[in-house]
This record gives sequence, C-alpha cells and structure tokens, in this order.
Amino acid sequence: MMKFYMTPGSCSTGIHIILEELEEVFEAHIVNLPAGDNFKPDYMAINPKATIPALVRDDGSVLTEVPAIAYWLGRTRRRGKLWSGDVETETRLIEAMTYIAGTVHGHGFARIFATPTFSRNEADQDSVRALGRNIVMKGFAILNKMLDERPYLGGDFTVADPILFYVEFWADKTGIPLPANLAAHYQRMLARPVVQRVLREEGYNPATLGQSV
Ligand SMILES: N[C@@H](CCC(=O)N[C@@H](CS)C(=O)NCC(=O)O)C(=O)O
Repeated sequence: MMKFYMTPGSCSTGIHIILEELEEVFEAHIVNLPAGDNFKPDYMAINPKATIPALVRDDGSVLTEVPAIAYWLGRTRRRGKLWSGDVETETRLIEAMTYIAGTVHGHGFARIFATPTFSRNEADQDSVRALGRNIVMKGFAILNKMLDERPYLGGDFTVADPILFYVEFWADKTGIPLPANLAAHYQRMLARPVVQRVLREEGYNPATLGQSV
C-alpha cells in the first residue's frame, strides 16, 4: 500500500484530495511541521529535502514535489481519469502546476508562512510578508487569466485543480482576495464531496470556508 506523508492544511492537502478523488487506498502519515518532525532522522531518511508531501509508492520508491506527485497520479491511475490526453492541455496543466507550487507557493506564500526563512532580521519581517502578498496577488492575476472562464484548468477536472485549490484555500485563510475566475473555481472545488471530506479529515469545517473570497 502507498504511504502518504502529509500535514493538515498544508500543500499536501492538494495531493490528499487527488488521492481521494482517485479512490486510492493509502496509509496516511502525519508529519508535525510546527514541531519540526520533518527534520527528524526517520523522516529525513524518507525525504532528505525535509518537506511534505512525500509519497512512498508500492515498489518502495519515494516521490516528492507537488507537481511531480500530481502528474504521476493523474497519468498512471486511470480510475479517475484525472489527466488529459491532449498534448497542449497536458503542457498547460504542467505550466499551471509548476507556477502554483514554484512561484505562488514557493516565493509568495512561503514569505507569509515561513517569514524567518527569508530574513532573520526582525525589522524586515513585515516587508518580507508584504512582498509575499504581492507575489501571490500577481500570481493570482496570471492564474485567473489561465483559467479563463473554464470551470477547471484543463476544461475538465484534473489533478491540477486540487493544486490550484490549496493556494485558494490559503488565500481564504489569510484574507487575500481571489479574482473572479479563481473565486468561482474555489467555490466549485468546495462543493465537491471529496474536497469536503478531505477538509473534514484535516480538521476544517468546509461550511465556514469560502465566505469572504
Ligand atoms: N517544492 C516542494 C515544496 C513543499 C513545501 O514547501 N512544503 C512545505 C509545507 S506546505 C514544507 O514541507 N515545509 C517545511 C520546511 O520547508 O521546512 C513541493 O512542491 O513539494
């Protein structure tokens, strides 16, 4: 059985939704990031990058990086058909996922959630967070255009949508406004039964989300 290493409410929520949308059977292992469990030798032996998510596949090999895990699940697990067969759409989905994980999350939200990683100087912290917020908002404007008026990034629902969802969810939690197409996408995602179930499993009440975006 696959082993999924995750932290509730983090970027691993996107992968958690994909696994459940695909009806995969997996063992969930919670890594307590605030307690620093990602740096403990047991976890570093699984993922030396000390990040979540990590997916240990049936053959024991470990996959890391949100876009790579999402792509592999979408491409190989046929049950949910959560990938596209069209090269142009596939390319655009990879473009969107790498931009979300690399720029909107890695440069934007990381400055908000992990501010001391960017400056140890206490006096700089507010400006680091403000810069992070600007990066997120610029990213949202670009993703808003990418989504256009389609219901989902690839037209039909694919693995890229739960990846977009986790940054929309973070925007909701941090009071960052979503432009119209992303707000509609977020509501569409929140209405999916699997998304509601995963949110409940991770300790959130879906009924309280999406009120202010
Ligand atoms: N590039 C990685 C980033 C993953 C990442 O930054 N995960 C965060 C949680 S959302 C984490 O593990 N942070 C702990 C740390 O960096 O110490 C990916 O796409 O999987």
